Amino acid sequence: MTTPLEIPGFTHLYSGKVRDLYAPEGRDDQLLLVASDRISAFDFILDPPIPDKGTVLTQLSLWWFDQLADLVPNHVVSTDVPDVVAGRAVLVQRLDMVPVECVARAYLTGGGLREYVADGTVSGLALPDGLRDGDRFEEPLFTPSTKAPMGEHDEPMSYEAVEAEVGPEMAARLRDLTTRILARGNEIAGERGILIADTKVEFGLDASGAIVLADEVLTPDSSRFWPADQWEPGHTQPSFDKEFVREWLLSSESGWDKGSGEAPPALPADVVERTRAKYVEAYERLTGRTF
Ligand code: Q0Z
Repeated sequence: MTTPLEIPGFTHLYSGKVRDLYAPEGRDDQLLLVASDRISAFDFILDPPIPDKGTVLTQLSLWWFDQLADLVPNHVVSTDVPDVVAGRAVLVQRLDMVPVECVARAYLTGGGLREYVADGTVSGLALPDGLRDGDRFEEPLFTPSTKAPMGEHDEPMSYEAVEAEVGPEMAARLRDLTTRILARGNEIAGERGILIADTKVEFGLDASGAIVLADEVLTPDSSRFWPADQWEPGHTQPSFDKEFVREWLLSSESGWDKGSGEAPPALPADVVERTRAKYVEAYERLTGRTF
């Protein structure tokens, strides 16, 4: 691991794969959420970083918070942040985080597909036979998972386990909010040529016990974005943002063997540049703004 950035007035608390968390010195009711330019694929953090990725994702998340403001309050306090992280950090309300990864799926793929193939269910819910990778559900499904410690994978959690963890009333509200966020996301993204297959959101409780949307929302790091014009159920869909990276890593050109356990080689400049362009394109298509 590299040493975290020194931010004047803030203490480093924690680093995830691609983001860092800081606490403002002298107040315990806020946090600074910093998005880096790091990118992960096949569970590795790749080298080099993708220029502007942290800024693009932070700005996209802020835009989505606004689009969702009538559904759920969010944790954003201010975008006035220290210069070293300008544009890619947000000052947020420090919440009591809900100990459940709230996942919604609008299309069958990934972990949902694996469960369906194994036993005909997704998050314990029986589905009709004959569904294929990439098929759309009538309505988004709530498929919660446990919050695994860093470096481990989240485990699927039954709805009953969520009820046991947070109580039936809170569980129902989390399910409702999570599926509505993805449905709203797809109403908006669909008009702009992007499908959001699934997404993971995090909620926290404020001092009054109200549910607040936290973390990042509907970004390519927390969701699967697919190009709508290439959607074709029956096989793995190309990823809107990471397809160049994945294709190159799996190609003979990279010389990397996914099964080797070795870290992948450094990405060539053109793969970095094309990947950056896809993040910017997602931002521009969704928001209608120029990056
Ligand atoms: C988010 C995370 C990381 C970024 C804790 N509003 C909040 N209140 C309390 N805790 C959190 C939040 Cl967003 C919180 N995370 C995930 C880890 C960088 C976000 F290293 N963890």
